[in-house]
Amino acid sequence: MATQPSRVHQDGSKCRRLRALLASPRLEFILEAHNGISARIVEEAGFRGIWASGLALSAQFGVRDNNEASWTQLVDMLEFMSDVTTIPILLDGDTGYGNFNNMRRLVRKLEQRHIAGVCIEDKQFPKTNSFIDGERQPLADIDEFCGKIKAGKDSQQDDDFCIIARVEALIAGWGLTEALRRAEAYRLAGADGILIHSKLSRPDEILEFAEEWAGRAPVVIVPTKYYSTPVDVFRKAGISMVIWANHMIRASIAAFERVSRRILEDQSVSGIEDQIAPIERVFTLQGADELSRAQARYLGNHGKTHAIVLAASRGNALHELTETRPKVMLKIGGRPLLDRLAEEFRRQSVGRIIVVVGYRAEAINTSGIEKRVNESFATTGELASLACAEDALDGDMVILYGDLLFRGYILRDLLDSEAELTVTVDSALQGSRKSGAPDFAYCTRPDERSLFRETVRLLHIAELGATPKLQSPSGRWIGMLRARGEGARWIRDALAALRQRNDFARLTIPDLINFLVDSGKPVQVHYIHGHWLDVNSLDDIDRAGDFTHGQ
Ligand code: SPV
Ligand code: MG
Repeated sequence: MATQPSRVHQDGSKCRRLRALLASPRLEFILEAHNGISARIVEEAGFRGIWASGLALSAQFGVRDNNEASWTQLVDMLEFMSDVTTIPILLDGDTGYGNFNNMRRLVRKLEQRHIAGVCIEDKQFPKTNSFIDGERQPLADIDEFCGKIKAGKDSQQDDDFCIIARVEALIAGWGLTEALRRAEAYRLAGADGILIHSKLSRPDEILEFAEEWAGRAPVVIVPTKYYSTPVDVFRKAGISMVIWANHMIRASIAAFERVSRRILEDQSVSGIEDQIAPIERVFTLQGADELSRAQARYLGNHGKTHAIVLAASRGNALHELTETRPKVMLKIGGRPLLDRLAEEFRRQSVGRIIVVVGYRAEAINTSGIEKRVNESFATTGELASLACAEDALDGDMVILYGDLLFRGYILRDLLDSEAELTVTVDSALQGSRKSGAPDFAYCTRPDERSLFRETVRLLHIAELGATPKLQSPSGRWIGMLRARGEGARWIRDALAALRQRNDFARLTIPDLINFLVDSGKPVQVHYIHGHWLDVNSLDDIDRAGDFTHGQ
């Protein structure tokens, strides 16, 4: 089920659906909810409407049902409830939170949030819950209350928005005649239904009311105290709607108490783990599936791409700096290189990060990464490390060295590439890779701004001058390789072929890339101009500090 934005049911507006419930010839039931998750659960259970109870909303805030929470705080919560549900919500609007003018504003604000109706009670602001000294609470002046109903009806935009008038005469001890007199006045003022409330444990006075009322307008009841009455009794009496008014908040209180006590006593959560909702259920109620689908749709392939980071080497040229930790854990600008890299991936929605570790693997504590270990890091090269992550050589991915620092757009643009295989090449040619590194990229065309968006292919990666047949390099490969579609399979096949060679342990990622090119696989070049560096020497660390300054 989608959760964004406010959900609309195929049976029309929420107001129309509440009106239909009130008019239905069946006895209808709505259940209390007090926040987004409880509202969602009420809908999932199969209820056709929600009672946004003043008591429960106050309770979930931890305050009393005496208008201690402001009406805007309630409306904010209602917005969450409405956003995650398609069934109509009837707000328990207490006294309307003021006079006719406040009522007008309330109705407008509720409609804006797709709340289907409001029930107001004929008491005075600030009210107290009817079950606390109900008989001592003064009732509203009938005319003033009728004016409030009229003001509400006049300000609603949707004809089907419902205003229910709640009669408190029985609660306050004024008797049936007064209850009927008020109900009739409220009906004539425009109320769409009458909620007749009682605090007795038997339904007698409600049934008497219903009989005398004789269906002049839909009757709504709240059998909190006379709950043991079979609902058939209400059906026969012609009641329109039953509100189960506080059972979700009471259920949660009971669960909270039981679980918190048990955890305290056990000093463990093992005893209750099987008795509480699994974490996946929380995700489901939050609509996590919908977000995954949206990510696939709106983020393109970034959301599905994973990263394989090669981080097994010590970085010998850094001497004692890497005595107790691998190069990727060196702090640049106060944060380890690998932490920076992981953050950049997350920013680009690359959620899965596989890091091949080796030297001082235990010192790598970057959160949210998966590790693969190259046990023979001391005697093997990059390709052997990549082979340690063979299980992840699948789908869309980016393979890169762990000692890289780069501006965010470099990764973003590489992820946007649609080619099966893409390498990022810096045409500035002043890259900082240690001299002799086989990273000079020979390409079908040099980087010319006029070539923007034209396809350039990689021909070879090598040390400078190592390939006499190729004239001059077009740039330096920065250590990033992107694969998508068939690309991952090509890499797996290439790895399998190269494994047969005696010198496999010494092979590098450029060897792999060259193998791919030589076997006819197109490797696209994505040119950049600077804005990256890698950390190989003590000088690089200084440069890296400058590079990250202000990031
Ligand atoms: C509520 O749910 O807040 C109500 C119903 O107003 S009752 O608590 O029964 O008054
Ligand atoms: Mg209430």
